[in-house]
Amino acid sequence: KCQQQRPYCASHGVGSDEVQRAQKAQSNSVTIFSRIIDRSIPADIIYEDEQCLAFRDVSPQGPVHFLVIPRKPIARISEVTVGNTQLLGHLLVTASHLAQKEGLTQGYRIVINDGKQGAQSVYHLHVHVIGGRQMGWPPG
Ligand code: TR5
Repeated sequence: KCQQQRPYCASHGVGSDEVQRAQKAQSNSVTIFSRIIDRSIPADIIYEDEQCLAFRDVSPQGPVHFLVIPRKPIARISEVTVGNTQLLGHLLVTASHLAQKEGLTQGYRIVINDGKQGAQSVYHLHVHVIGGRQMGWPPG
């Protein structure tokens, strides 16, 4: 049962639209996030460097919700290799710095969803940073 308070509980349940979308999602090399990287579709980009990009989630699950993604199109966390070690560290350090910049002084949640049971809906690796409200545990 969802422990979150409205308005953020709508997407948490296992029967929710987001989870249904995730269960249908396929791993393709070109995703909506590649199109955000190449600027062919708009996004609210809050940070970028040579390795990664961060932008606000279009369906925020808290007062602050942004995604940190590698420019390199790695599909999912379960497919990373030892060669991706530096990049993965960079994504987390960037997430931490941006959380601080976004004023999340009371803490926040970092999430990486993987695959069907992890409710991943976009097959371009992304780190969710969600904050500005009290989180519940366990996650749904
Ligand atoms: O479920 P996972 O972990 O795969 O997370 C995918 C996230 O991408 C969800 O939180 C979506 O709300 C978010 N998303 C999806 C789209 C999108 C986005 N965030 C910003 N901008 C977006 N655009 C332009 N298009 C999307 N389809």
